[in-house]
Amino acid sequence: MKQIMQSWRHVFKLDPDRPLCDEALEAICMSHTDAVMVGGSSGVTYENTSELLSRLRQYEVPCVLEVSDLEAIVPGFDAYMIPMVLNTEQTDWIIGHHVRAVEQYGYLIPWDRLIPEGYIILNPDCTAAKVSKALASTTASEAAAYAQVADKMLQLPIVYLEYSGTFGDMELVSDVRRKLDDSRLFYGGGIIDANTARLAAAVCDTIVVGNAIYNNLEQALTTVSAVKRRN
Ligand code: 1GP
Repeated sequence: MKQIMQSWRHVFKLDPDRPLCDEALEAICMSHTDAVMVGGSSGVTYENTSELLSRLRQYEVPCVLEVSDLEAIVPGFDAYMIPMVLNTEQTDWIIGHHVRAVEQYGYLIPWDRLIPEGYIILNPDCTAAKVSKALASTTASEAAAYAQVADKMLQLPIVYLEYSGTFGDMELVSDVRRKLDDSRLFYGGGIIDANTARLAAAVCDTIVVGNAIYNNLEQALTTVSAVKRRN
């Protein structure tokens, strides 16, 4: 899965805490998106995550879980994305929760299916920023420095610029990408239609579309063909 992830251009992120009817789920899974990521910053439980996974498994699309709560880790996903929030002073969100998880559940962890993500949270108003106490004042040059630490020192396979809920600063995203050698750059935040998808896809490797699924599914679906070339 780590290798396959290198080719992803488009990901839909589904929140297990938000209702989604069967027709909408089918449209998402059959949209030719590269993967469905399951995750959210609040209200994610074992029950709602496993229920969503079993519905997703009717389809062939790769399914990955972005782990935010130790109690909600469900077996059976293709891969497990492990966020490490880089721009926080709360060490729990950088490494603390991770250490406790390994201490407690190390023997159960499918190490070959773990994909760590170096998160840089840039919308101070989003839930992830509040939960992880991300540094709201992170500047463009700091973001680029965090990204280089993730890429060149920590050798994380993914750097994730998180603007959840708002469309970000594409100049900053572009600057960050230019600094990366090996990490893949994920961008998420405020992609609502083909136009915003194209703008973001031009300056990152992989776009993540979340809220738009729940706000305007028809427009959200147009983000796939906007960024993926069909053979
Ligand atoms: C959220 O990055 C994703 O974690 C996507 O952001 O919900 O704003 O699309 P949106």
